[in-house]
Amino acid sequence: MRVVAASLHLVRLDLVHEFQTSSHRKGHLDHVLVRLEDESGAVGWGEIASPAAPYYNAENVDTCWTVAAGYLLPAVLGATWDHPAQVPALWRRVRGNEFAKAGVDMAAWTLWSGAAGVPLATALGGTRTEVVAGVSLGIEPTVDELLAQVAVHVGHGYPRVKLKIAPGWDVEPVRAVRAAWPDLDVHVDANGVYTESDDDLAALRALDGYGLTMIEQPFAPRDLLAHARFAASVGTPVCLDESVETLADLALAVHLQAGRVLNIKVSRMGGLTAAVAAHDAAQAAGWPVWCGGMHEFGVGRYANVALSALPGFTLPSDVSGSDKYYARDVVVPPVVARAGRVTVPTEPGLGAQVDDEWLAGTTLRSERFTAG
Ligand code: OSB
Ligand code: MG
Repeated sequence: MRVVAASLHLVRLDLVHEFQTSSHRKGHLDHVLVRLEDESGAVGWGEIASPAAPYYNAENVDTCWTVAAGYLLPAVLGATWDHPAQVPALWRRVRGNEFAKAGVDMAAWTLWSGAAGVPLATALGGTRTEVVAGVSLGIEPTVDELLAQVAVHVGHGYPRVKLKIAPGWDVEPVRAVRAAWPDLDVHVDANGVYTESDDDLAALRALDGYGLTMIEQPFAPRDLLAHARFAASVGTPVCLDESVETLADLALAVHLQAGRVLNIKVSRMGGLTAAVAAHDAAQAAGWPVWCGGMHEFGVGRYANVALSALPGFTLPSDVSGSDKYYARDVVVPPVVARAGRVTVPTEPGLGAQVDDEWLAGTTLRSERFTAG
């Protein structure tokens, strides 16, 4: 396969409900869609789902654009490859910048699977026909508003709810949700903002008494030792998200027992190729995995559904329907969750079409690149 043209599209979608994490609040998202075209005219789309600000990891939308336009696309344009798993080697000199890489890697997978006539999930090694979806709920102004959000999503049939926590918003909301839903699959995600101070550890330890499925990323991304100390002191499984960007990070985390569950994000790992490798490594280590999200638009969302079809994804993934976040998604049909399950597409490639008309109206900036 040989990619002869590519384009980047900075697209803005409004969120139907503002989302607050431990670091910031957002009402709309700007993601960069990547379009690759081969010499026969076949097209593949990918998504760079970087947050606008460097609060989740070091990247932001501008760095992603710069790295994709200046380094990744030039490495791919004109190169010949047989399988998308060979594509990341084309930019092996580029360090880090996993979100930018993920968008181009994803486009190569959708291009290849579409041209080969196989569903993306099958191409990745997926075996499930449907995947179980959980929802991620942001920090709300009040506990009552959080309970209302949980009620809406449980009412829609989602079997698992993840609650964002931060110091000062942890034991109280968890206690309230648990009191109202004693049997619900609930977990919490701190996005790395706790420390090993007495107050923070007391709050985290108190969470151990609420039957949570896991406590995700309590400490700073690079602080695997803090995770290992905490994991040894609580019964609730610790899950890693930000700490694991590479397979070496995962191997070290397993070695240190810094957790026992892995959130695999296509964006954070640098693409589908790396996400599949992380799945395989986690399975070998006996860590169950689930697919995390970055509020992806439909392109990245369908890729997450396809990845979640792999056998090691035994926990509900953050692959909620498009409607949880966007009134109108960039793909047709949008991702639909029914009773907390999303059907894995059986059409070749991504399994949905990018809505060119809607894209034209929501694109803030685009640029085209050609080989040679
Ligand atoms: O840690 O999972 C996270 C969104 C932005 C930054 C970090 C995270 C999230 C989510 C999104 O929880 C979940 C989703 O896409 O459904
Ligand atoms: Mg997380």
